[in-house]
Amino acid sequence: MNCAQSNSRSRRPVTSFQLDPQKKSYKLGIDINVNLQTKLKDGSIDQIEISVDGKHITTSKILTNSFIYKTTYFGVGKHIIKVTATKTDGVSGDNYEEIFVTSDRKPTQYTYQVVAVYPHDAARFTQGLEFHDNVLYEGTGQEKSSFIFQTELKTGKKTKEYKLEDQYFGEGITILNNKIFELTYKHQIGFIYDLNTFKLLNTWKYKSREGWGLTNDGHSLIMSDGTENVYFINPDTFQEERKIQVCNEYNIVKNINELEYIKGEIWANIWQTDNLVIIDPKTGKITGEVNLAGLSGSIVQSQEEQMDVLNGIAWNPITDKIYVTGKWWPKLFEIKLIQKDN
Ligand SMILES: [Ca+2]
Repeated sequence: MNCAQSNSRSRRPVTSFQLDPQKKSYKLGIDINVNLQTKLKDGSIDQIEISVDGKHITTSKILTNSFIYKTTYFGVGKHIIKVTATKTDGVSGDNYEEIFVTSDRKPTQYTYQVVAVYPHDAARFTQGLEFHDNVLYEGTGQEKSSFIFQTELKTGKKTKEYKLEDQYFGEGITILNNKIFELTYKHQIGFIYDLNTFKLLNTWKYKSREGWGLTNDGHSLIMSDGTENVYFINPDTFQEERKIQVCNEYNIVKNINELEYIKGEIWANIWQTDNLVIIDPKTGKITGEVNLAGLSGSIVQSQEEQMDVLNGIAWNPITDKIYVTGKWWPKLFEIKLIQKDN
């Protein structure tokens, strides 16, 4: 409903926000008093609608109003309160306020131990890594050299492969319902392959501008797109079921990359860092952190020249072992996390 077309002299109502307390960011758990003042230059008010993140909260006719924003209800991350004031002649005005909420949880700090080292094909620009039925699968990127591989852990050699068409830059992969799901970097298209034959079965479209990491919790595909957002997607309809925003005690954490769902938690690489974070899939809060900086350094110098960033986490549910590697890394590591004394 956009005003002025019906009556050029009718003025938009303007709503101002006043938050109490007024802060740049709020710790999860705080209640915020949101005071709203709607001013009319002319006419009379029909309704004032309040929504948060596009979801309707309440409608009233009260020009001076207030409500309590419960941070625990909307969770961590950035949330938008929108107020739309509409006059009886249909002329309306919108205003927005952003509420930024940080986690109330201090992440558990881990160090790590290398349990075993395996060869990894240094030609692989690793974007997805996952175990299924005791077998390792890998999806790789770069145009003209994106593949899906089934790989023998001990030798690093492929036992099955599928090459993507040249224009596609492969991203994360995950296996669910006997299918391999794969994202692409900028084409906003996902591929679905038969797990046994590697035959391309179908495609799907997603809203994110870029596809990054992919995993699943046995029900939903779980996707990252380079932002702080992690999306839960129905694997049959491809509808977005919900999303979380990854947050620590101080900020949102962007560049969430390769993912792995491990025993009720999401593990994630943070792009261009050696950090691996553990995320609560219900809330987006970071519950654990480990820095794996020593891994790339442990690979000898001559091989290191072509290496790119740490990326790729795979958990074998049968053996309960965790593996990590990187883009163009010649090694794949089995690691174990050890909680620091803090
Ligand atoms: Ca993975």
